[in-house]
Amino acid sequence: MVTLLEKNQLDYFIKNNPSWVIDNNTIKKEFKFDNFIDAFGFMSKVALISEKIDHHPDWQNTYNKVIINLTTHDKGGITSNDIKLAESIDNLINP
Ligand code: H2B
Repeated sequence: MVTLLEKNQLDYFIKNNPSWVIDNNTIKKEFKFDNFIDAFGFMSKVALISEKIDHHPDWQNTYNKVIINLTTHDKGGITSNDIKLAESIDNLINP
């Protein structure tokens, strides 16, 4: 069972992954691609990972831009599941 991250655990993640920012009980990152197809291809890969780990992003897509917010709805905040998904997403971009 996952629990909400302690402030120091969250600070540690942000310090080591400064492309993610804390946004209102979520961690957030913006991704930019050359075009819509690349953005949507990325989202498809994220969707497959999300299903596999049963943890799903809140996100918006506008043409070549994807904004992802990660939070654990069941717990009302950020947990290790969000960190795990964030790292898997970053790994798609920078394997
Ligand atoms: N994703 C996210 N981000 N938060 C959740 O609390 C969550 C989820 N809950 N994916 C899962 C699915 C839950 O609803 C199912 C029943 O496991």
